[in-house]
Amino acid sequence: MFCYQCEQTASRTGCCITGICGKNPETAALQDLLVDATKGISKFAHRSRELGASDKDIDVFALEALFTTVTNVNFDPERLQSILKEAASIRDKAREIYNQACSDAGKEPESLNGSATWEPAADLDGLIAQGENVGIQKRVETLGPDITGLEELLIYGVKGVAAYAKHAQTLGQESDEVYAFIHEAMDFVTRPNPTVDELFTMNMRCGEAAVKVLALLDQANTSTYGHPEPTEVMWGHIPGKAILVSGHDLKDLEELLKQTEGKGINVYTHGEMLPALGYPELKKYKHLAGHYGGAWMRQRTEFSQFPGAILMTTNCIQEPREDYKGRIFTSGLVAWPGVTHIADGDFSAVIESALEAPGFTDEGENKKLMVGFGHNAVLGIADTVIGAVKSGAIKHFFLIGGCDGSELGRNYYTDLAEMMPHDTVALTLGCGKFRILDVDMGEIGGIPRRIDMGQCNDSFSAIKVAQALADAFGTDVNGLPLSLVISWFEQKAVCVLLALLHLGVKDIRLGPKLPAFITPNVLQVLVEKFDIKPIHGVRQDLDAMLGVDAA
Ligand code: SF4
Ligand code: SF3
Repeated sequence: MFCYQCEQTASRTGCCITGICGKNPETAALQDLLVDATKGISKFAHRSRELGASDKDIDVFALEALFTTVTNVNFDPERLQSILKEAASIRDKAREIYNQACSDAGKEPESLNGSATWEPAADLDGLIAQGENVGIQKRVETLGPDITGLEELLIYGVKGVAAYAKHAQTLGQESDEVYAFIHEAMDFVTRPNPTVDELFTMNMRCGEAAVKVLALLDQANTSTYGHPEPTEVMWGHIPGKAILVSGHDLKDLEELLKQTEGKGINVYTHGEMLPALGYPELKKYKHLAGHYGGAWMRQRTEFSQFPGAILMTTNCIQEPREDYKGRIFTSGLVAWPGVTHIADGDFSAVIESALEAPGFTDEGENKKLMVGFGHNAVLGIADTVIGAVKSGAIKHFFLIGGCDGSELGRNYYTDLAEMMPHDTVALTLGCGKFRILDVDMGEIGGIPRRIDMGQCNDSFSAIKVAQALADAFGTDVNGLPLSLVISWFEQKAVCVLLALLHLGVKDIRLGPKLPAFITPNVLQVLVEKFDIKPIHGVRQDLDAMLGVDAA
């Protein structure tokens, strides 16, 4: 196997024996095959759309297939086997639609090969062998590391776009432009000899698609659940039966809340589900009790200690310990072998498990947290914020956004929050926020010094607020007293990074380490075009961001 798509990749080069995430070589091969099958589907779907033909099943399947291969989503070879079988029949459908569209247009269909003509092996071993033949290493051998790295940057960005598009689609919001771009990009990476310039252009177009899909998801979330409202929530637990919901899927949380109403069970958010506590249409459920635990990589300890049922709605799942394997459930695209999967939105099994478990018998050492600062809430106090900047009460903003992870270097983000001068404000997004939730930051004239804008799914809020502030100050985002310090882990963060680069945002600091797929040559171009830089020491970076002369 070879995989270098996430930040924790082995030896900072690539996982080649087994994944640090727990992905074994068999699962890695099946995921590689699924990405390749999506390329085959996209070859037909892209060409069909240019002839005016498209198909909803094909569009949605591409989202699900790509989201399935995001880090910490699906570790189950049997589930992957059945998705691959479906991929082959979706590809056949895509081919028929293309042939019909050509016939309607009076043109000869192109003769497509490679992933477009793949026939799935009859059994799991055969599929694994097929997957081993389409992995990244094969492409590195023919295209070299720079071109392969740029292709992977695009594929990872597209995986992120697909994941966000799937969340929006779940809530009934879709974009034909986004579907079209996903197919075009996945077709593009099958070209035999792409140039560096062509790949940069496609990556920037992926950033454009990322902005669109983030806006679409924002629309989906806020039109379904209302605009998040600043809300003080409990971080801990209270006595009673309990269910813990992790991941990003608000719809699953809502369904679970409906089905647990009146059953004497408290529902808690975990990890990236924390911002759900600020949505009017979710917080109206009185048994949505608060938040339990920290970011995803602490789940093995925290789930062990949680005396109830656990539902994992999206990434990031880790190998469940035996002591809670019988009371953890997956939904949506998440899968772990041996873990019960809820495929139909009926959470009775989760509820039963919660009622059988002991639940909490005591009150925790509960803390308070503020959530709910989406763009609507922040722009609602825009005049106060602008006034504070003009008066000098607020000198600088730091957007500390992105993922958390196990890497020791992620303490950087805690240290940064602790060392930020008192006249500066931190905007947070994604599960990276858990690095600084314990830092007591206080307020500036009633404005909290830590403003959490939500999940990584809510990155549109940061874009919207930054653009509104830029308009108010008659500048562009680069002219604002704002520094972006991004912590990345998986491919949705790659998608958000491309969105920021597409918007022309410069001087982004990226950590805790740079992606392994970004080669020194590609990094040089990113530095030249966007001033993108790795994080260094906190003091040194803070001085640079604040324009302080270190001497
Ligand atoms: Fe390694 Fe990350 Fe790939 Fe898992 S997803 S195999 S940890 S690079
Ligand atoms: Fe976190 Fe997995 Fe990326 Fe949504 S839950 S930010 S890592």
